[in-house]
Parts: sequence; C-alpha cells; structure tokens
Amino acid sequence: MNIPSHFYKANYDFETDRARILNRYERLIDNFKAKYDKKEFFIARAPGRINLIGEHTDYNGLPVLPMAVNRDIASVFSPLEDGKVILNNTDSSFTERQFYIEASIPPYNEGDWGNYCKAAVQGVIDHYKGKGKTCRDFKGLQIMLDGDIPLAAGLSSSSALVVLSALIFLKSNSLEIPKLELAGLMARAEHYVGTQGGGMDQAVSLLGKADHALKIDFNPLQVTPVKLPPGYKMVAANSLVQAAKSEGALDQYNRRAIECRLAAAALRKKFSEMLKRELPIRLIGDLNTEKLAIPEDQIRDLAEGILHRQPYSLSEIAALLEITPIETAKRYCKKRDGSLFPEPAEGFKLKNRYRHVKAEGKRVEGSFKALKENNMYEFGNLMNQSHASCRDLYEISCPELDKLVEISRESGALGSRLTGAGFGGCTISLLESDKVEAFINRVTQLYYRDFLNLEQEDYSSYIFSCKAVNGADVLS
Ligand code: NG1
Repeated sequence: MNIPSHFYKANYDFETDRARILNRYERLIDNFKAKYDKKEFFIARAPGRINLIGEHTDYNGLPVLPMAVNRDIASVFSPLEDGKVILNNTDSSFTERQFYIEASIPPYNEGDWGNYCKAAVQGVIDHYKGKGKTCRDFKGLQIMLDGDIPLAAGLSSSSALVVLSALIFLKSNSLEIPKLELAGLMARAEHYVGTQGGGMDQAVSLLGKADHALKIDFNPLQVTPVKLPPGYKMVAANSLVQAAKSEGALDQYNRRAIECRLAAAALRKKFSEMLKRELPIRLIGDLNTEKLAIPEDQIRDLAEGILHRQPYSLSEIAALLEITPIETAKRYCKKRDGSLFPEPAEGFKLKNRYRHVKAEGKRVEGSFKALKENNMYEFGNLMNQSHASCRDLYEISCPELDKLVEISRESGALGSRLTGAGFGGCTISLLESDKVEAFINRVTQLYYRDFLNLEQEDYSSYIFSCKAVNGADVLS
C-alpha cells in the first residue's frame, strides 16, 4: 500500500523528521504482516494533544483550547470474520490482548491498556443497539499499533487509543458515524476505564486541524478552529513525573470532578432559594447569566458569599442540600463500578475548585480572542495565570512541574503552564519560533541535567516543539 505524501505532510513535521516517520510506518506494516500473515490491510492514526489553556473545565461544561499534535498512535488493521478483537503493539511491553465482542464486554483490570480499545468497541455497539444491530452482527479485527505519544504525560495517549479503536472498528464493519457525534460518543465511552473526564481529548483527537487550535464548547459539543499565528511555537516538556490515571492520579482526578459536582449542587440549592425558582444547574458551567438571568459579576459575588474557604465534610454538604450524607454520596460520589468514593480526610474544597473553574473558563475566552488578534503576549500572560490557578486553587501541579515552568519562563517562554490533567506529565511553553532551539538547549541543561541529574545523548522524546495536525483518520 502506498501512503500518499499529503498524509505525512498534514500529520507530521515531515520536512525535518522524514526518515523517522517513513521508517516508523514501514516497521509497523512489517510487524503487522509478520504477526497476522495478511497482505490486505488498512492504515489509521489518531493524534495526542496539548491543551493550550482550559484545564479541568470540560467536565464542568466550560470551554477548552487544545490542538492535536504530531505525536500519535498509528495502526495497521484488518477485519476478522468472527467477533474477535486481537490487539498487538510494536512495543513488546504491551503484550497481546484478545477479547470477543459481546453485549457487555467485561473490562480487564484497572489500568490495563486493552481497556481503551474495549471502551471504544463497547461504546460503538451500545450506539447501534437500538438501531437494529446486535453484538453478533459485528466483525472483529486484528490490529498492530505503534505509538509515540509519551505515556502518562498529559498528552492524551489514552483518548487517542479510544478514538483510533472506534474508527478502525467502524471501518472494519463498513460503518460511519460523523466525527462530531463520534467525539461525544467516545467521551462517554471512555468512562468505561474509570475516569470521569470531559470530552476535550476525544474531540480534538478526532477533529484537530493542521496549523489550528480548536476552541471546544460543550453541551452541545461545538468546535471552532482558530489559526495559530505564524512566528510562534508551542514546546512540550515532560516533567518525567508519571501521571498515570491507572494509579493515584485516577482518584485525584475523579475527586476534582466530584468536588465540582458538589460545588454546583450547593450553589444550585442556594441560588434556587434566593431566586425562588428551581434552577436548571448541574455543572459549574451552568451558573451563568443565561440560566440565572443575573449578571456575571453578581453571580460571582453571590457565589463568593455562599461558599466558604474551609473544606467541607460530606455531612455539612448533605445538611446544606437537605438530604442524608448517604444520599449525597450516592448522587455525587459514585465510581463507575457503583462503589462510593471515600470522603477525603482533608474534606471537599468546594470554593477553590469553583474559583479555578470559573476563572479558567474566562481565560479560555480571553486566549481565543488573543489568538485571533495575534496578541501572543496576552496569550502568554493567560497561560501563566492558568498555571498559578492550577497550582494554588485546583492543586494539580507538583514541585517538578512548578520548577519546569519557572525554568521555562527564565529561558525565554512568553508563557508556560502544565497541560492536561496535571499531577505530573508535561508543561507547554509559548516561544517565538527563532528562540525555540536555544530554549530547548537551556531547559535541557537546567531541568533534565541539573535538576533531575539525567545524563543522556538524546532528550528529544522529553522536550519537543509541537506542530498542530489534522484529527484522526483511516487511509483507504
Ligand atoms: P489527560 O491529560 O489526557 O489525562 C484529562 C481528561 C480531559 C480533561 C483534562 C484536564 C480524560 C480522558 N481526559 O486529560 O477530559 O478534563 O484531564 O483538563 O479523562
């Protein structure tokens, strides 16, 4: 199969990285042929992303501003007549997974890489359930994968795998779901793995556009591309603190989502009492002028007065909501398996979480405007403010990320912040294009060599300049 050069050009930094990219696809196809002994196959890819700004706003119904990047999961696959799915990876540390398509696919253990593919297949068969298809109507597939998105680094390798699995499963069954609809479907489908995430990652991995960032709004999902001004680059740097959602970070992540739901519930109750009508508020993002019919600054002042700074206990929130603590836990603190999230020893920090989310939503709007006006100094300032809020109010940073951000700013970045869920993973920094090389050299010296004491030949998998690329696709 000949891969057309426009595929490489839209999805990679082909001018500078040509040999590596060609070699990667060659290796992937060879691996597929050797493993499955098949000559007919399809090729597909799904990119990771960096989030320029808008952290932990998506599951609160507020916008985000990410871009799909030139790091992805590529695959070679072919349909299988029986309903079996076989997954392999060119990286042998991801050992083979096999499962059958059935009405309710049992997950592997928490954190297993095969669950991301299962999540997508389950999401697709559920989608077709009411549409005259049963699970026995689906063909399976055999897949070889190759990924170069750093893992557990906040660049969404997990959603890339979910999105890719959905696309190739659909293709194997000659089915198609419009990408915007598929993005919403896969956002819900990924909850299968246990995260209570929003819809940013799946949407940008599917709908990304070369040389553009996407402003993504939710409820309903809407995507607005915005051109990235020439002359600037985003550089991702991995703190090398693993933020694997299969470990502690999963609980930390879900706890933030729960705190936000509780803050929205408490504010709904109080605002409904004040305005003497039942308000349609489920998420922090619903607390807006449109729904409350009062100006934004009044909403802000009232919310400031309602929520107190000290952390809340479950029983205090229950008393505020006028329901029992167990009912409160069942409504707002449930895990996917039905068990209840334990009450954190330090309590639920409703006020700070609320403040971060509201202000971060505003920063996304400000950044979108700044991008459109080519005002990259303003954009950099907003990135810096976002990091401070992620660190102080949302508490998703860590000493290494803070250090990396500090070094990045001292090394010429116009703005620098953590990207993605936090608790480790990557930072992104905004640079004038002609300063990128010196920046990478300096950060390599000050962070990787001096701070982490890491001596090696090549640091290019840790710190790299990002190109905005197209969303996921299947080459046919
Ligand atoms: P990453 O960084 O990929 O773990 C997570 C969520 C996003 C969003 C960000 C924080 C998933 C799949 N992804 O991203 O929806 O909430 O955190 O902004 O849950």
